[in-house]
Amino acid sequence: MYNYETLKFESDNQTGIGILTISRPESLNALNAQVMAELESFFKGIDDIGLRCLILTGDGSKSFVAGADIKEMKSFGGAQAEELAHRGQSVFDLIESSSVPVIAAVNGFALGGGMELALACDFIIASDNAKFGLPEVSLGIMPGYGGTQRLSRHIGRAKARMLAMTGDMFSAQQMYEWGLVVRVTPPEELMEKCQKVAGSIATKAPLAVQMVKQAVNQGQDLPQSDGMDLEARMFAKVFETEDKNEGVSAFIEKRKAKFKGK
Ligand code: CO8
Repeated sequence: MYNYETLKFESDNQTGIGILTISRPESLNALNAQVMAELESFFKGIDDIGLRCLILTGDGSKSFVAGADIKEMKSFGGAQAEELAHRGQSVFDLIESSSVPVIAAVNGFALGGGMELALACDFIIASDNAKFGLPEVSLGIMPGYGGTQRLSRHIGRAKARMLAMTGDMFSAQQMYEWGLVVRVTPPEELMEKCQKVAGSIATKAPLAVQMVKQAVNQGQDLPQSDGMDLEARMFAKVFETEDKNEGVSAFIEKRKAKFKGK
């Protein structure tokens, strides 16, 4: 079904959980033009797969994604850089707005574009050897795939500026303490932990889960009263679903709900 060179995809039809692995281990899974094109293609078609949750990770035990491919950047001038930043941002926007919840399983370096990729996911679970950072200033450039915008919304402007101005690497534990990472695990338990959390999401009503994602994401930049209106509209929408009738009936009848995503 998928003929990707830089992505590996597997899914379990029973659970509805998929695992998408960025695979350029010789370059620590750096995001070159091909990875970006394949990510775009995958996320444009994700609704056709019927997934309930996706885990996004990097190949190997060393790196999630070590950034955009630096070797491709040598010849870029300003105009090309702007075009590529917009393009990368639009690919990551597809992930952020995807109807399928996406968990970033950060298994090593999440640097530059790799950290920006993790930030576009719904939440991050990291191994205790993971390293996060925006090292672009060390290369004489700056984040261009949404890092200055998403990171400050996650951890506040002062910490975001500190990370992006120093270019230093930070541990998974530090990112957990700052609220960016939701769980830290030993490396060998990372995928098991992600599967467990994905499994919990995958058994819930899919449309309700989607509405939660939309309400949180679309509401974050609104004044609170407008966010409340948004929540009320989405609340109304879930009450029109078959799964709402199933979920409430199952509770009353003391049985497990069977959700259909309708
Ligand atoms: N791009 C291309 N190749 C890379 C990258 C990368 N980002 N990171 C690592 N590699 C390659 C190395 O060149 C090396 O290849 P080779 O064996 O052919 O020399 C191989 O991966 C292994 O890497 P190292 O030997 O360096 O491994 P170490 O364990 O010594 O170091 C590090 C690991 C610390 C992760 C180191 O590789 C490193 O610093 N990498 C670069 C990290 C970085 O600066 N990332 C930010 C890139 S810029 C960015 O992401 C901007 C996003 C916005 C782009 C906007 C569009 C233009």
